[in-house]
Amino acid sequence: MKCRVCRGPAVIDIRRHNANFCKEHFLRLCRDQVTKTIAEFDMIAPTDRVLVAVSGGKDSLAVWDLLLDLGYDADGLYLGLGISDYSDTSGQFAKDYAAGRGAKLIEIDLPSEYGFDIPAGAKAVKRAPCSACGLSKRHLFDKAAMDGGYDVVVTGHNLDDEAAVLFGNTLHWQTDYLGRQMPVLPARNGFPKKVKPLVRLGEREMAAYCVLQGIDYIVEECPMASGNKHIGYKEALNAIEATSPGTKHTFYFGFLARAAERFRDDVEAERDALLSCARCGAPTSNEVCQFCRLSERAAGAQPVKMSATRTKSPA
Ligand code: Q46
Ligand code: ZN
Ligand code: ZN
Repeated sequence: MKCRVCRGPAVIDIRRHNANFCKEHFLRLCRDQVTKTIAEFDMIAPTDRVLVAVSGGKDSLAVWDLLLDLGYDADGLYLGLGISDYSDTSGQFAKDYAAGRGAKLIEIDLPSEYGFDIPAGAKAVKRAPCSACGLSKRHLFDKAAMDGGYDVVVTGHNLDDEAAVLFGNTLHWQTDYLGRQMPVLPARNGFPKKVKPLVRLGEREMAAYCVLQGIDYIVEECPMASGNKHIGYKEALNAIEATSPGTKHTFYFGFLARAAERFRDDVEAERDALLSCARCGAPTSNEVCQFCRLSERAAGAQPVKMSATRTKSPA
């Protein structure tokens, strides 16, 4: 197996590119793909203050590392979600990376700062854990970005994540979600700008990137992900990709090029109708935002004991 660029020994094959790469040229490929994505979708200006949503997993640490190497002024934000040992361990990976790199990591702890954790919160509002978790993460990242004066929030969603979400939204024709599934969401009505610079890179590449860069990340998946539909969507797409390399890329980038615009009106109408939350001032479609309703009902609820199942995380 030889590197496509230098013909030296390759460390990874990327079937959708029909090519192998040595360490040096694979790392360069990752940087080039991120640079290309940032430029193509006008994601981050050179002087922007960037806030990276860091989970301690491979994708968020890789995107933070790539942005720092590319010279961006990028701080990290870690949210402690109170998901048993998983949160403690993942938080430690985020802290260790920040310390090793001399980067700034902002930490917000849901149990100590808001009085509930995700398992208890989900139970209190009778939502699936990932639903309660997702809305909490969105709310707290938006708030931290607005409070901290950041220009843009970065998340580590990769091509596998985006293709799986698109697959699920298409299967159910969730047109409002389809209209929102862009790699860039502009700042508007109290929401910060949000971008996904890893959409040209896959899950396997991000794991390889971390290994080759010597970045330690949490390998085990969140114990609350079991039963999440995205796991099934990823597995279905992986089966297709195995026989038709490049299908995920074509599916997602074809959607962006030929279909995404058609769903924009659903999002515009929804965003124009937003109010300010009566409790916290965040943009919301109801009098009180979903996060405030969740925290009001969950605060004081007993922590939920969890079993330590390990499954694939959806995001
Ligand atoms: S952390 Fe939260 Fe994920 Fe765990 S509870 Fe679900 S959404 S799986 S990325
Ligand atoms: Zn090479
Ligand atoms: Zn609120």
